[in-house]
Amino acid sequence: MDVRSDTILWAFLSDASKSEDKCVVKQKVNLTMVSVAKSILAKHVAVGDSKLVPGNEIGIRIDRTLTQDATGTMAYLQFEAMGLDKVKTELSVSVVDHNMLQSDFKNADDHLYLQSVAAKYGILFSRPGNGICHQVFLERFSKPGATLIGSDSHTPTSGGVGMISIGAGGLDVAVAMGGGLFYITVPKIMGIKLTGKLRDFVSAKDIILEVLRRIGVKGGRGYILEYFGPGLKSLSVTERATITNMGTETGATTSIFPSDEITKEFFKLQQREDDWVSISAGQEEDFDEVIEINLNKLEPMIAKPHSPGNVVPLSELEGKSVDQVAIGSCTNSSIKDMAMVAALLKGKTVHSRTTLGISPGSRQVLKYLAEKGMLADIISSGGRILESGCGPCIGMGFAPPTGSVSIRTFNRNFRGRSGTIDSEAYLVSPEVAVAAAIYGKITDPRKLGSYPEIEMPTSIDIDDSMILEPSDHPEDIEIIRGPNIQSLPKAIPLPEKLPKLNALIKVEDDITTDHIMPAGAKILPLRSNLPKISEFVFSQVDTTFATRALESKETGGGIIIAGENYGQGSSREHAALAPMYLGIRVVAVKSFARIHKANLINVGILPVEFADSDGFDKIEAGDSLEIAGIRTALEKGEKALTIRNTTKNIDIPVAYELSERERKIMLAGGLLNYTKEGGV
Ligand code: MIC
Ligand code: SF4
Repeated sequence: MDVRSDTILWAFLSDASKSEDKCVVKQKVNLTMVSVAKSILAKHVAVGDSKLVPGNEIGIRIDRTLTQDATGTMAYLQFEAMGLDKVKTELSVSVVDHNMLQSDFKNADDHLYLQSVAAKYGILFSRPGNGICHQVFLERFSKPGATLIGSDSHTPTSGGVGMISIGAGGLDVAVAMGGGLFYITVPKIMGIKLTGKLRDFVSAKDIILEVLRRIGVKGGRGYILEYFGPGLKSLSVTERATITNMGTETGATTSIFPSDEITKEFFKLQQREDDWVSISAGQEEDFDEVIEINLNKLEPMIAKPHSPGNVVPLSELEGKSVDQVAIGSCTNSSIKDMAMVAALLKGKTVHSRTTLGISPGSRQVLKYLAEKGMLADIISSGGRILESGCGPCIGMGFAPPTGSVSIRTFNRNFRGRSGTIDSEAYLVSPEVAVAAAIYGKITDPRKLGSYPEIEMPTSIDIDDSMILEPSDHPEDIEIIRGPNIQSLPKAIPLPEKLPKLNALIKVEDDITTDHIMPAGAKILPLRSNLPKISEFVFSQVDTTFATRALESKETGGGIIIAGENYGQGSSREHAALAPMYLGIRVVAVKSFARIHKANLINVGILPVEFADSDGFDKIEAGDSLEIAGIRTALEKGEKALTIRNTTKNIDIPVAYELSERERKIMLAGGLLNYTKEGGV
C-alpha cells in the first residue's frame, strides 16, 4: 500500500476513535492535508498530537539510527552509561569516516572502541574505508517511510528516498538506541516545486545552491523542505540526496522527496527492492508555503566564502584563479557524480597551478569506478585519489595552501574548516569543479565541450563484507578502550541563583559550531577526550577563551553572548559538552540553530534569548552578570528571566523557549541525568 494513503486511513481511524461526532469532517481535512513528511511523522508520533500542529512538541519513534566516528565515541559512552544490554532499534549503524588519518594512536584506538561497542550492543559496523556515513546509509540502509536520526547534521541525505531522517546530538541518538523517543517541535512544511528539466552542465547541486540563494542559512529554520512537481521525474535518487543533504545548510529540520518509480530503481540496483514502498508526492495545498524553481532556467551557481548562503551565479566569478579543487563529500560523491567527473577529465590534464583531490563517497562507488576503467581516467588526468571518507571536507588532510582559493563540491565553506585559516573555499557542482581543475580558474563548465551521456548501471556488485554484523555472543566481547577514551564529565544541575557569571565572549550573527568547537586533523582526534578538546573551544576566535573560562568556573561560571542563528552547522555535541566542561552555565543570544540548542539543553546549559531588540547591546565581554530565580522559573514554567548586568548596573530581560520536558531536563542537569532518573 502507498504509505501516504495508509497514513490517511490511519489518521482517520485514530480521529474516529477519539471523536465520533466530528470524524467525517476530520477525515476530509486529513485527506487533503498530507504531505510526504507529515504522513511519515504522523505514523511515528508516540507523544503529542498526531495532527502535527506546527510549534507543538512531539515525541516520535525512531526506527533506525546512524553514528559516525567523530560524534560516535561520545554517543556510545553515553549509551554505555545507560546500562542497557542491546540497542532497541530496528537497525543501528556505526560508520567510521571522519577521523581517518592515523598520525598516531588516537583515531586508530577510537576505531577499535567503536568496533567493539558495535559488536557487543547489536550495532552494524561499517569499517574505515567503506565510505562516508550518509552515502553508505543511503545505499545500504535507507528505507522510504521510516524514521532515522543520526549524530551528524547531514543525516537528511536519506530524505532522498522518502525517509524522515534528522540530524541530532549524540546523546539524542544514544537515547533512541535505547528505545527512547526523539522530541522535536513540529515544523511547518515548505513545498519546493520543481518544474522543467536541468540543462546540460547544470546539476542537482545547482538546485540546492539556488534554494540557499533564495532562503539563506536561516530561512529553513522551523521547516521541513519537501520537494514535489514535474521536475522530480528527471532526478535520480542520488541527485535528490545531494539536495536533501545540503538542505541542512538552510537550517531546516530535514528535507524530503516522495518515493516513486525512480526510487524503486535505486532499491533494485541496491538489491533491496523489498525495502521500497511508494509514497506519493504532496499537493500544493498540503504545504504551509511553496516556492517554485524552474529547472530550465537554472544556471551553474557558486557559494562564496565563508558561508553556504553566499550564493551567486558562477558567471559573476569567472576567471578567478584556482589553487585547489576537491571533489567528494557526502554531498557529491555518488556513482553518477564520479562517473561524470571521470568522463569530463578523460583525456585532459589538471592545470599546473591547481591540485585536484577526489574522495569517492563509498567503497561501492570506488569499486565501480575501478571496474569500469573510470579510475584510470581520473588518475591519468592528474587527480589525486583520496580515501573514501570525509577527508578535506572537515580538514582531515589535503589542506589548501596559505591564502589560496579552494573550489569544493562540499556543503560547507566556513572560515578555517579546510584546515587553512586564510584559504577561501567556494562550493560548486562536480561539473564546475572539473572545469576549474582543468583551466586553473573559475570557468563555465559548458566550455568543456559536449555534455557526456552518463549511462547509469542497471546492476552492480553488492559487497557488504566491510559491514560487520554484531556478535552472536555479546557477553564475550570486551570493550577496547585506548588511552584516548576518557570518561564522561558530570553535568551539575543549575542552582537557583548564578550570582557571578562572567561574560566570557560576545560574538555576532551566524556563529557556527566550527567557530565554537573547531574540527580539523589536529583537534578531531580529541573527540573522545573532553578535557583535552575543551582547550580548543573558540580557539579560532579568541585563543584565551578556554583558560579564562576555566578560571571563571572556580568563581561562578561563564556565559556566552551571541547574535542570531547561534550554533548553525554541525550536530557536534562537543560544541555544548566542551563549554559545559569549561563551566559555561548559560548562553544568551538573539536566536539559536535547532540542533545546537537541543545539545545545550541535553548537557544542562540554559539557552535564553534576549526579549528586547537592544538586549544584546547591553552586555560587553568581561561584564559580570547575575541571574536569580532560575529553578523556580523552570519549575513553574515562567519563561521570563532577568540578567542583571552588575558591571553596568542595568537589567536585561531574557526568556527561555523550552517545552515542559526540556524544563525537567534542565532541572535534572541534562538529558543523561534525566534519563537515569527515569525521565522519558
Ligand atoms: C560536519 O560536516 O561538520 C561534521 C563533521 O560532519 C559534523 C559532525 C561532527 O562534527 O562530528 C556534522 O555535520 O554534524
Ligand atoms: Fe563528512 Fe563533510 Fe559530510 Fe560532514 S559534511 S559528514 S565532514 S563529508
